[in-house]
Amino acid sequence: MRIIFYGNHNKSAPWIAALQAALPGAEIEAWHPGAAPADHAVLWGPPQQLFDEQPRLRGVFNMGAGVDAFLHLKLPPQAVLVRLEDAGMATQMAEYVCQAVIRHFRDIDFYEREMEQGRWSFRKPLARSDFPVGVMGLGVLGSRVAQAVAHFDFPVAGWSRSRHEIEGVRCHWGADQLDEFLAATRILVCLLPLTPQTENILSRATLSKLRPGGYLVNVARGAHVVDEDLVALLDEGHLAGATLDVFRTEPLPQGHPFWNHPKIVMTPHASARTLREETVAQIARKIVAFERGEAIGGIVDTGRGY
Ligand code: NDP
Ligand code: OXD
Repeated sequence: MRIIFYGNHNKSAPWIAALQAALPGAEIEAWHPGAAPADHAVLWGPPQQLFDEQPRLRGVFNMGAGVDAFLHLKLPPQAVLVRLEDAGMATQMAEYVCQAVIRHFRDIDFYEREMEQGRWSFRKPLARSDFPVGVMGLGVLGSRVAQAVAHFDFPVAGWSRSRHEIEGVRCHWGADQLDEFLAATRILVCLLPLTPQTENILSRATLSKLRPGGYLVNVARGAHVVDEDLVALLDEGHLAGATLDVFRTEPLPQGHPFWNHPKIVMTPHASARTLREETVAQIARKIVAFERGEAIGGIVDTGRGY
């Protein structure tokens, strides 16, 4: 069995070594133009040329959970596209979102600023019941995040495409229930995949339906947000703030209005990192099962986009 590896960085060697250790019988090499035909590909951010030159691929394993970058590429018709399921990202995402929610609810920014000025001052404690959290996307990551936030006794709701039942989470589904979900939410967390249906979903039309003092945590994809609408709603005071981990263009271009906006907290797509050990173990397990003709999880429905 031949496997090609492609990562958009120059750190392929330790990944290939880890894959080789997990799949000792396989012949694994970094992809380069003209590489011999392979059975499987393990990839992050591949160019179209790779697929054009690899017509024999049967399995295309993405080293990430989101597959939006693949939706514009033409894969060999027989190849299945497989995404990461959790692989250590769900706990990281739960940590990240809980810190963003708690940081906002507990006014940590205010206290840090005050202490920096040498001031010992307090604000009135707020009621958790006034900060209902709504999670868009109740998949592998969103459901874990919703449960983690509920653990801190915030009222939590969720919204997905199909019906879900999650203990401690008021679940909504479908376009018909979106407005009701938004109107009941103060802190909105986005964990949707980026698809033609969800692109630009965080716009003036939706964000202005949040409860007054709304707050956005976007950890999914930058293109979910209409940037100008977000800045306008923050400047108008309808939104109290935003924590953003993902951006329409990454790295975020210099001069973008998000830089230095007083109500925006940012991180550089770091909320849930791809962890080598967990990622390699999961992909190797799936390749072995696939070769045996067994069912594997994480196969992307490319028509649906996730
Ligand atoms: P899943 O595929 O497991 O979950 C996607 C969820 O979104 C599902 O609940 C699905 O509904 C829902 N959904 C999809 N389309 C719609 C729609 N049109 N309307 C309503 N709900 C919809 O994905 P993951 O949880 O694994 O990952 C989510 C996203 O997180 C990834 O696609 C990626 O973009 C992002 N991500 C970001 C990272 C970062 O570092 N910032 C790291 C990893 C992922 P249903 O359940 O009904 O199918
Ligand atoms: C992913 C990501 O989709 O890192 O896994 O964003």
